[in-house]
Formats: sequence, structure tokens, C-alpha cells
Amino acid sequence: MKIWLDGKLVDESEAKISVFDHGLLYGDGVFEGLRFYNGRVFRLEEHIRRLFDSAHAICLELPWTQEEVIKFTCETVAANGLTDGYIRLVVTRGAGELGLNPYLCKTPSMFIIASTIKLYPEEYYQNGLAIITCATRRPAPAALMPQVKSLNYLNNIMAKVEAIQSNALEAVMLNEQGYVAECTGDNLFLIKNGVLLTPLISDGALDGITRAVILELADQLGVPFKEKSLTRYDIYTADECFLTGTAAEVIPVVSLDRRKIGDGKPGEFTKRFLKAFHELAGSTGTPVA
Ligand code: PXG
Repeated sequence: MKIWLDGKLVDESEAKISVFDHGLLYGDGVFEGLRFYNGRVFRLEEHIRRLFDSAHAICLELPWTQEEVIKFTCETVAANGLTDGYIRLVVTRGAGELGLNPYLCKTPSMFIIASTIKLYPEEYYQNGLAIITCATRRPAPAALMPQVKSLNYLNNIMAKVEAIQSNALEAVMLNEQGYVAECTGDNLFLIKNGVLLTPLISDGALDGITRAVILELADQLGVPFKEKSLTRYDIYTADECFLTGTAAEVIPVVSLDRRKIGDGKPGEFTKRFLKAFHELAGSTGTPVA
């Protein structure tokens, strides 16, 4: 496997980062996860824009333009001869002194991995997930900006540990006020009386690219939608529920905390969104070569 690292495509065995890199020492950095389908990167510009916004928000200025990063991303996919897969693009603060001060790190490091990802076995896309609410809360937006896709994922990992220990594959995370924020690596959607509902970004959700695609598709499919504060009760009593993310794509949820959602099977609206998402993902995107 060829990895893009700081301006060069190198062999996987040579793709190494310093133990003094603040990305590793302090989780100081940002990342993106992207998908490519049929040799085309889905929503590439949006992901790179979010990467630059995340970096800017944490005072990390990249020494490349967005156009250059788009080019490097495509080159990495092409160099590995892949047509379908997953891209992990990571920007770290770079190597510096011990101590938090990011200004002692001279240059950020960037690496790009083009590989594959499988978050959930196929059967769950057909039959839906049974998920739980976890005790781990999303940090307040004033503590950690939810839009910043940073290398600080311990909060989500602890939530994921709770899910796995309860024999669930995903967990709903609430914010400090008890409102639904999102899942550990996916945004959450409900259908209630024909209306598509999703938590507000200000309730602690990542401003997901797939989330935005679903809202666009809602417009095209003529499904009214609303972003609003939601509670667990809203999920228990919804007609349908599904999760979205670059890695997860669109996946139905059929129960929360052992309460059946709707009739306990993936619903008709969910199936329509799933189909529309795959049609769009399979037919649009930036060609890698
Ligand atoms: N919420 C969180 C906390 C995420 O990390 C999403 C929502 C969905 O956003 P997008 O833009 O992808 O629609 C994410 C996505 C990985 C990986 O290993 C990354 C995510 C999720 C799961 C795994 O690269 N991020």
C-alpha cells in the first residue's frame, strides 16, 4: 500500500510519524474520512472544505491549498489502483517540544491512506441495528466544538465501548441537557408522521457530510424535514430511525434500549433514502484520474 505522507507517496513500511508529534501526544490535529465509489471520490470538495475549516478553528494553518489537497487525495487513490474504498486523511500539529504549546511545532504533518472500511456487517443494512443509549455524554460545544473533526475521539470511543459491552454496535449519545446529539460515529435521523427529523448541530452533532446529503435528498424526494432538539422519547416513539456517516453510509435502526421503533423493521422512508443515497454516491463524485 502507498501512503501519501508530507508531499511524497511512500510505502506503508516507511510511513512513520515522530513520537514528538502533537497529534499523538495530545490528539492535536484534525482528520477526514471519505469514500470513493467507481473511481470517483464522493463529496470531495465538501470534505476538504470541512478539513480546512476544522484546522482553521484550532489555529492550525495548512501549508497547502484546498486544490492541492484535493489533488493529493486523488493521487493516493490512483497510486493504489483502487476503485471503491475509504480514504483517511489526517493532519497533525507536527513534531514539537513536550508541553501543550502548539506554536512550538514547526510544520503540520499530513498523511492520506486509501483503503477499505466495513463498519457493520451487511445483514444490518437489511435488518437494521438494535442500539442503546450510553451514559457517556457529548462534551458541551463550548468545551469541544462539535463541528471540528479533531483527533480527540476518546469521548466517542468510551461510548463505543459501552455499546460493545452491551452487545450493541452503536450507541446514542446525549448532551449535558439530555438531548440527543448523535451516535459514536454517525448522525441520527427519525421519521415521524412523514416528517424527517434530526438533532441540531448545536445539540452536539458533527455537521456530517452524509447528513447534509440526506437533507438534500429529502428536498428531492419531497419529504419535509426539521432540525430540532430531540429526546430519547422521540426515538422510542418514532415511526422509523436511521443513521448516516461516510463509513456507515445509511443504516436502519430498529430498536433503542430494547424498545421497538415503529414495527421493528427498516421502514419505507428509510429504504427510499438508502436507495437514493446509493444512486447518488454511485453516479457522482470527483474522478481520481
Ligand atoms: N458523527 C461523528 C462523531 C463522526 O465521527 C459522523 C458523525 C458522520 O459524518 P460524515 O461527514 O462522515 O457524514 C462522523 C464521521 C473513521 C470514522 O474511522 C470516521 C467517522 C465515523 C466512523 C469512523 O474514519 N466520522
